Amino acid sequence: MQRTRTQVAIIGAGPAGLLLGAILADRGVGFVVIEHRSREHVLGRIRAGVLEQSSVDVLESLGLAAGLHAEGLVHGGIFLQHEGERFHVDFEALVGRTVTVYGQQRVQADLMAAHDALGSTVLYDAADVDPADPEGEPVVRFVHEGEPHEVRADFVVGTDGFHGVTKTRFPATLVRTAERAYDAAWLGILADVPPSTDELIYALHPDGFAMHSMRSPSVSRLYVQVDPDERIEDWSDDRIWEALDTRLATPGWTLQHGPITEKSITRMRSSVVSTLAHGRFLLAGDAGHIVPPTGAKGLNSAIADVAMLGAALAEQSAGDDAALRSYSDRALERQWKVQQFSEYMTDLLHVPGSAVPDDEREFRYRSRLGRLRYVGGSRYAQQSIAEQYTGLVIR
Ligand code: FAS
Ligand code: PHB
Repeated sequence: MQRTRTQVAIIGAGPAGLLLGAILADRGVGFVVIEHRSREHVLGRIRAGVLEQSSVDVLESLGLAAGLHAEGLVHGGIFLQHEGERFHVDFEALVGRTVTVYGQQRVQADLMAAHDALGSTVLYDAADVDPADPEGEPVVRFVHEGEPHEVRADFVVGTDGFHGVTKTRFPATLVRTAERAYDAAWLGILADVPPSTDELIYALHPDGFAMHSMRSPSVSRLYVQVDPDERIEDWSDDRIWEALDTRLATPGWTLQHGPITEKSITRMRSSVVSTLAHGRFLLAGDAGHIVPPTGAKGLNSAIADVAMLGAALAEQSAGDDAALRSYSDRALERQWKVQQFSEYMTDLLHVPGSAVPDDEREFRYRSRLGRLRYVGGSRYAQQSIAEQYTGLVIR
């Protein structure tokens, strides 16, 4: 048995865990990261694509923005579209802020490289990860390279995602979960073809939602709404391009096709726990909450959580635990503002599922159309979207 001790034991080496580690390193707080998958698996996950201005500012403050400044695509707005009518929401003109298209895989690679350079203790392929004693002296037990380990820590932080283990160590009587399941899913593709637009397009169409995003000047990222129980095998490349052509069509514009290199279906769900803290155990990122991807808030919420938590742990280490005691309330207050925005954008742009009766489907579609047309004609409505899409203040 290898017995070690640290100030903060971080469970999960996704973006939240590695960014928290980078913040703690910057503030001189000792930590170890324990990850149950391989480094290659963690790096290989294709997920988020857009960084809020608030997230860029966090990475910049830590000297971790060189990659995104070199390869990221700065966008001054997005396009919203309904039935072939496309309008621009100009973030820069409306709120003076931007977003940066920079895939989560790149963020993950940058964070991994930073920890390599720091010589951080990030243990991949850990098995049987078992955090215990949140109200006593926290300990994380696990097996690594065939050897049992026991890490004692001042605090354990679960950045272990929606299906993580840390949350399960909170008393069931303490933690409630608020949830909403959406009757839609996203079929996403990566295609080796230059984007047909210079900024993201979110489109509402009677057949369903579609979006045109990107990963680089030569790689497009696109999505179509499908029913939650759809199987990827039922969606040929031709069927996907046909749906995208139909739903994104607008006069005088053509969607360029190319080889599809990856396709997957992601269900849409909102879920938020009632507390991110129990004893000396804390949660951050997807471990505490998930959102539908329509508002591009999953990764950005994880960054906001650990920006708050990293600062609070550093202050606690220096003798002031006020920020740590208020972390859960502050992070959840911000997260519920993010949840309502993600719900608004999802309801705005998706048609009701096929199980909804025809007359109700028609009403709900027409109501969305009215809301989108209102947004298209209102600077005030667009300013609200711009303020939230580019990221609320993190404090
Ligand atoms: P993560 O889930 O990324 O990381 C958790 C880590 O903990 C993982 O590496 C996992 O292996 C590890 N772990 C889990 N259990 C463990 C245990 N018991 N012991 C040790 N380690 C453990 N967000 C967007 O903004 N836009 C998108 O388009 C988007 N698309 C997505 C598509 C999919 C398929 C999914 C699942 C999510 C998507 N998201 C998107 C959300 C996603 O980007 C998350 O918000 C982001 O990964 C959150 O980061 P973490 O909180 O670090 O959680
Ligand atoms: C992406 O590029 O993957 C992306 C962009 C914006 C979203 C969701 C996903 O809202």
